[in-house]
Amino acid sequence: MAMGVAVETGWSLGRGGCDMITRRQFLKGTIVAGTGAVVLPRMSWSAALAASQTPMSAGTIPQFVDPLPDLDVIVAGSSRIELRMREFMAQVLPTGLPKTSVWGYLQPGQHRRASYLGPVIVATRGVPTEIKWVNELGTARRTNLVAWTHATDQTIHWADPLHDEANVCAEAVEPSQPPTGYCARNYSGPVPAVAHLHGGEVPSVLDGGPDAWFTSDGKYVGHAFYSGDGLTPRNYSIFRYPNVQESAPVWFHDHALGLTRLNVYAGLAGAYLITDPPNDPPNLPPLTPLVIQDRMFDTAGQLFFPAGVPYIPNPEHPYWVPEFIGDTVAVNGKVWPYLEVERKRYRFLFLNGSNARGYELFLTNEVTKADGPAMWQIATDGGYLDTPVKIDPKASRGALQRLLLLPGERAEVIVDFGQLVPGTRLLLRNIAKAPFPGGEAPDGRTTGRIMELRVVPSTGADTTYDPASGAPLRAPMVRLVDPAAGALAPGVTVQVTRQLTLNEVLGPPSEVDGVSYPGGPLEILVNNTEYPGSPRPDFTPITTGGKTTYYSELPHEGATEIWEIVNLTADAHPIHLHLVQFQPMNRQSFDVPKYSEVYAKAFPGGTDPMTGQSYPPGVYIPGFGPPLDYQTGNQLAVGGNPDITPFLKGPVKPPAPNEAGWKDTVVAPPGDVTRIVVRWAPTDLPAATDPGSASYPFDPDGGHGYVWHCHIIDHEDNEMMRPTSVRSNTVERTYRQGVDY
Ligand SMILES: [Cu+2]
Repeated sequence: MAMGVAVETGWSLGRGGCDMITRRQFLKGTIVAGTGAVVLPRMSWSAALAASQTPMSAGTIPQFVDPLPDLDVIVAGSSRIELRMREFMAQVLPTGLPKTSVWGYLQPGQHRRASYLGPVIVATRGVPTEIKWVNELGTARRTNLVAWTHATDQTIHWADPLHDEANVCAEAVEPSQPPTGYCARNYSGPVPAVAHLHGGEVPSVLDGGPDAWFTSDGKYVGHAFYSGDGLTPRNYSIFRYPNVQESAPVWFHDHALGLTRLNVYAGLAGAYLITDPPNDPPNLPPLTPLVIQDRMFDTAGQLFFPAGVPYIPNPEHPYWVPEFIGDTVAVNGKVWPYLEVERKRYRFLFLNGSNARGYELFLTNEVTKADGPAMWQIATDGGYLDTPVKIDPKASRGALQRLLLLPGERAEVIVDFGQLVPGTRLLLRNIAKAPFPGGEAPDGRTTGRIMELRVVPSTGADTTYDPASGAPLRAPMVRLVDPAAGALAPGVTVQVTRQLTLNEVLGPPSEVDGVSYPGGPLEILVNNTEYPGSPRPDFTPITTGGKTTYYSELPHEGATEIWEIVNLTADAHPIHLHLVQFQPMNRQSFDVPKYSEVYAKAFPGGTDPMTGQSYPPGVYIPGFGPPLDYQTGNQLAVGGNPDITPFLKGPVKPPAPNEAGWKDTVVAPPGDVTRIVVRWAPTDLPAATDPGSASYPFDPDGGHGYVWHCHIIDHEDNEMMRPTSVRSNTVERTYRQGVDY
């Protein structure tokens, strides 16, 4: 196949041969050219509803019937932990309503569990934890999770075990035709899965990234698969996590390519607490994890996921929806639970494990409607803050009133119930619009409620750490950022500044079965680049397991980088980097229309060889990558985008006090440049450490590297992700691949 070349720049728009081509890429030029509605035949779209799921009305579900489930806790020691991904029935809905088929990580001998969620693994810094992750999820054909099967979409770039990512459908149809054959159908083969330790500082082979999946039958694996025992393929991975980072509330969840949204929705998530007893704050109250996830159910009590007619915003992806926004809220795998709290201090780990929904959380008296008590945040994604930060719904405007968490984010808080009368009932409320921040307000009777807290008498005096004392939680953290100033901390030198865009690619209006649909997102991108990238002279091809990926983010170990994330879309995106914890520096508004105009003008034009669609210079090309040369196109920052500086508006906004610490996931609001400082090194090395010696105990340079992506997992599943590969320092390491992991 001839490669189209944009003569002006010499850049190829080729995508590396047909094995890399998805149907979406095939169609893109046609769609952007606006050839009109894509009308789909009646055939399989009605078949998509063969499951005949009728959504259950969230308003009919009784609330606060069951207590918050206790999650299984595993204190990690020297022996191997085995977790088997299995399907079972759990009482997710309140007692009295049907049980729900779910997936979870079970221990050997365990055939079911009260909650799909978990377990909670408690690890100790410096003591490696070996986990054997086993996929026993069977096949899509036999699963009882019809919501999973009926939302699988073979037109997106996904694991695709049986077709080896060949995307047969893309070659089988004309660009202007609707998907046919296997592409039009849901998946029915063995279920791919892989566990990722979110927030974990681990070697790349243990990262459990999107291409490290393996199927339940042990026959198919992604090109980054790592069995851990030298055998391949297998239906397991043995990952020996080094636990070398500072203590942090990290978590694990599924990360399979193009299936993450469904595997996590089915239940594959748990918590992983890295503790560091000599350095952790003494005398904290015991920890209660609160993992918040929105869900939908059908009238039989089974998980429901909007997919297929009439939910499709673009028929090119017949089952993928841009954001799953559920109408019920589960905490620790239980819909609208209650928790009895004594009149004392409690420590909660809030974890947003939802697909796309954000939460703005606060407590309020259920009867008097009076707001409070306050929460004191003591830890972020990456560890303890220096001192507690008060989040008080009674605070004046402009102060921190609510805890905002987008998907992937965590916050450890202390709440003091000591002043409350026994019998008091508190509501944990949510007022975040979905999608955040400009979407629909939550329903005050359903999604505006998370759980109920019932105050009961105390059984003894409370001698735990009192956050109101303001006593330090830790020895001061290493600061890359001066959060009060919203600027670099004194003495920090930056080796690289990147300006990277967030882009949404819209499709045309369409018509299915006589019904018209507005054009919705076709795919969502970081830096206008699809996950595997395309061959360009400014991208670096790296081939692993027979697959070539085109990298643009190739940081040096030990280097300090500023990432300026330029959000050109209408929604906030929680941007997550694997391997590192970083520090938010500031946010600043910019003139979106004016910048977008200059941005579009910078595209060089060219012909897409797969669609034949040609773009004149000065027109935005979806999925092209950045318009300019990644390294040299912008004198002030790499990334290949026109400089954002002339379009900035207003002052820099420092990070909120409760995000002024180590984070692995940051909220990038629409219309803002969000600046973070990323040092590709452990968090506890002094800020002045020479980059050449700021090193991990393991070699971070591994075959397939890591990824960075949006943690709205529906976005991540449709291209809002890019690979990273870390160029390692030449130093002696404590951990050696093949010996220690
Ligand atoms: Cu996103």
